[in-house]
Amino acid sequence: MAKEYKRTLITTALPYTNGPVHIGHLAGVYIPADIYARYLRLAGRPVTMIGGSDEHGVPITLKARKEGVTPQDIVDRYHKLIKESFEGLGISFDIYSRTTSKIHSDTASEFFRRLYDKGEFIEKTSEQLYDPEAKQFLADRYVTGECPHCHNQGAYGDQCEACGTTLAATELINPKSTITGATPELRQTKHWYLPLDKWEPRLREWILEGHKEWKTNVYGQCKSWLDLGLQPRAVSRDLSWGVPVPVEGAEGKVLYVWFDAPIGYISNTKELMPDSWETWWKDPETRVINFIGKDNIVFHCIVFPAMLMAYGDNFQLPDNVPANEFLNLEGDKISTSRNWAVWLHEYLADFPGKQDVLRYVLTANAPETKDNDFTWKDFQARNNNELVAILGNFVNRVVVLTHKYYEGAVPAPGEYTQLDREMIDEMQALKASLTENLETFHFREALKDAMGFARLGNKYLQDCEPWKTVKTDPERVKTIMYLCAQLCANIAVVMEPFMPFMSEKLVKILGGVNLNWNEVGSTDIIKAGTVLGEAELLFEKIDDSAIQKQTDRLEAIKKANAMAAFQPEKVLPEVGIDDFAKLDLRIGTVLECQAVPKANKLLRFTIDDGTPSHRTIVSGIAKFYKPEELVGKQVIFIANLAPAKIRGIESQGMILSALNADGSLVVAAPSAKCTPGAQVK
Ligand code: B3M
Ligand code: ZN
Repeated sequence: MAKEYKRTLITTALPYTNGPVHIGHLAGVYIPADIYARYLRLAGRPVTMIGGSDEHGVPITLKARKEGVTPQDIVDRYHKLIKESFEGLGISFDIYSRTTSKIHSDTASEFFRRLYDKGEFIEKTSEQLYDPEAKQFLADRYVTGECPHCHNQGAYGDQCEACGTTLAATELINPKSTITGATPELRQTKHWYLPLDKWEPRLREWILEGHKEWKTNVYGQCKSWLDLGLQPRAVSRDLSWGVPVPVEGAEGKVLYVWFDAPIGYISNTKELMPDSWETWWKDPETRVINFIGKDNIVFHCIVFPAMLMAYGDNFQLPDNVPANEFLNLEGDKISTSRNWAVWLHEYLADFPGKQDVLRYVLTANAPETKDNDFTWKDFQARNNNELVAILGNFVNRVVVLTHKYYEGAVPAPGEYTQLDREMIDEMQALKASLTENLETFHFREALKDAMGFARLGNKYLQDCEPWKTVKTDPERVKTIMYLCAQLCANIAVVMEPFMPFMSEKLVKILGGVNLNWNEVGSTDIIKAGTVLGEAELLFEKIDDSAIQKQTDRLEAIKKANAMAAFQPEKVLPEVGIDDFAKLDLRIGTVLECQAVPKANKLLRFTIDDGTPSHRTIVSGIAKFYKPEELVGKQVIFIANLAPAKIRGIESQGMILSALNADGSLVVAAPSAKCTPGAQVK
């Protein structure tokens, strides 16, 4: 870091209160921010971490309408749930407030008003879709219609989810209001625009020249926006839910959610520190860091900074904007609307006392440089093979041996050997790398370094074998166990930002350790004579059944989603009765059914078709039925299909079946017993 700042203001993207938070939010924003804040606190550097709910925006009003409640009901519900679950996970906000607070609407109004009074806005009238029945303008999400590109019937006014194209509501074919179903008409409406183009030269210089150290994804996105050329952006909307536009003649208009939300960082700081908030925002000795997800980059690097520039008054721009990529879940994009997520509040309920495991896994697997995948198998493996087997095991061995040899009292060391000095050097190298990685927001690597202390401990114990040496050179064992206790104390410090619950437990086991980053690497954190507490497992194995429960739940959601998204295939071109008459469909009774050897899809049927010779049919439905399930059942088959050789068996026809939306398959059968060989017409 080039400059030494006096204080750090950490902001975390304000989650929308239209649903609970999930692992994607945590991995992308809140866990990294919390690691960084906790690290700075341990290092004795002044820091404030600001969080809060983003309670405006159209998705919230849509959800309210769908449930028949008010937007306030929705935000009250989710604000509470989100706030409590963040607390449950140990995210150490100094404040977690909300954008429906009075202090926020006052702050946001004042912000707008000042820009308005300074002449920083352009007023423009444009044509927008208007619902004549509901008597209101329609936000993009309130309009659906046919996508002009792929002709999906259910495209939204801002995007077609079928083909992924970004749309303008006015491009939709046959647009309909989702409020009343009415056909919207175009009406003139006035809005305020922030001319981003005016700030482009300053933004260019500030980012492209001044912040080459930003993560490549962030810098790259900013560069391509700037290279495209910035345009004025509307900062108001025709909606009823939001902060009212504080000027004459703006009835029915509110601030655009992306105008008011980042001001929430300021409002929440004000709420927390009414007397000193300005120091945290306007003193050049404050370093502002915005932790966000990658879909928020433009708002934090271009729009909000332009707002701050327009406001003036020495508001500090962010010094860094560490944005992560996305986390997927079991290979699929996380989605609130499809319920494809691991929800934090559910995790906390399903895995009580295991907050650190989630924190650990999401950091070890953080989508820092590319999208990454969360799987329950990996979660289990990391817990069992890393937390239990490496970290927990080392600490446990040290505590147990110290009790065994010295009744728990940390012995005084003798002289250090070459091996000891190498271990200490290694520890110091880990500290240097760990600190560097934390300073540069490389939290995955940082966690590896922190785990390095436990790996080092296991290796040291293995090299020293105190359980052997104790018989030959008991004095030497005192030094070994002393140093092992110091390693445990180092672990308590370096792991605190990542796993604060474990760290707290460990501090207790170690008889109280003062957590101080400046002491990391030291070999006298714990004084000789300190009595260690009883050994206590820091982590427990997670068994297969707990994981199965989670994967079953996801499987059920996948099925439900497939059912909900099911659209019947397009009907084939019309046929005449003569064409149909050519097909000979019949009822048959299954006499025998066997798996076809070495063909995992195929079943071989012997069908009673009313003839004495019966017939053989091979069908690719082995995935859906056990052979014995079908014996005795009646099926419908095509009797006059040309025979075909399948795996050396002559198949004389085809059994009819239907594939369901959830991927299951059902054999077509008569609804009551029929005569084998009866024709189906
Ligand atoms: N609520 C978007 C999101 O949750 C938005 C962030 C606001 S940060 C000021 O991804
Ligand atoms: Zn489309």
